[in-house]
Amino acid sequence: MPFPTRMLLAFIVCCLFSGAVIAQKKPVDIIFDTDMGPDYDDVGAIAMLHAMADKGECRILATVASNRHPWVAADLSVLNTYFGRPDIPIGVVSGKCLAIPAVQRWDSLIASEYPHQISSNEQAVDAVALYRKLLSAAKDHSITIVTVGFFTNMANLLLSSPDQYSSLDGASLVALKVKQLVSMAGRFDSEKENFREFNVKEDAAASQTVFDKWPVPILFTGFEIGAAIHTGLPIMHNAAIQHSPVKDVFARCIPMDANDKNGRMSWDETAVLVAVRGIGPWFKHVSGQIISHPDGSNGWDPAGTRDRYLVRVMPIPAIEKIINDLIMHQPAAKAVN
Ligand SMILES: [Ca+2]
Repeated sequence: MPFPTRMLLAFIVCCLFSGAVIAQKKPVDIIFDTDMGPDYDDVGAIAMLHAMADKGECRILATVASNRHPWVAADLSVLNTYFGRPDIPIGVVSGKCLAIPAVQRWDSLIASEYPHQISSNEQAVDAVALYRKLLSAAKDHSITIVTVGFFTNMANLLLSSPDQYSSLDGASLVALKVKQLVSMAGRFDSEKENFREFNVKEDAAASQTVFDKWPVPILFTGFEIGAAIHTGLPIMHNAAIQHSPVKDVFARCIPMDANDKNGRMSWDETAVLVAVRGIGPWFKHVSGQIISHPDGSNGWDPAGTRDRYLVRVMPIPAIEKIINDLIMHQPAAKAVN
């Protein structure tokens, strides 16, 4: 190829790339809904969200818990404070709710060792009221909700009544304001039959309500996606990162389980990655609709149109590097004790 032609092609590629970057620059408005306790991939996921918020790729409108162990609001406050966003609203479930703490006790550890604005669940706001307040103030079809825990808040929101924030009922409010729900939940590969994925089965009634009634698209990252991706060793061994709750959690928990010698499985991290940056190039999707079963297992209807699930495209090590790099992101100015 003659040199001028190569230059012209390079110029065109640069223009296209610049255009793509500019087109992606509008930050994604995210509400992060987490069980923040039974596993610590939630910690990796919220660290990634803050990293991408620092890069201008998303705005974190709220962090909401679907689990009510004693430290859940404090843990969210620790992590939001660490990343320089201590004022992000924190919601917890007011009514019936699971309460599952961390078996490795990292939840109480970071709450005792790092600064935070909210120290108890009673200081957090009601999750459904928070959702309704934020959604009513949002532009139509603008909000991405990411669930990496149970569907408790989604079911309660769907079934909510008009209030001081909106004259719409919950389903109508979601239909008008939510662009998509991205959920780490379910299983969609050849071994899905009778498999009861944790986030689906623990509050199976809520899952069934959401899967049956949710009015806008749902993008699922299933069990099989995160189970194949292992992260956390780089932050654990990064000597330059000191006094970090994210590092402390991975450094405490990974050595506790021989199965994690290559890093922790990365379910929740994949949900925030695709919620902010999109499905590709790391994954592709299959369209259809999830089928809910009362026992907490799930099926898939390929004739459905509402939902999609992820199928991995990019080699696993490449995805692991993207996630590890974001997990290791450090805030510009750390909060101090
Ligand atoms: Ca989780």
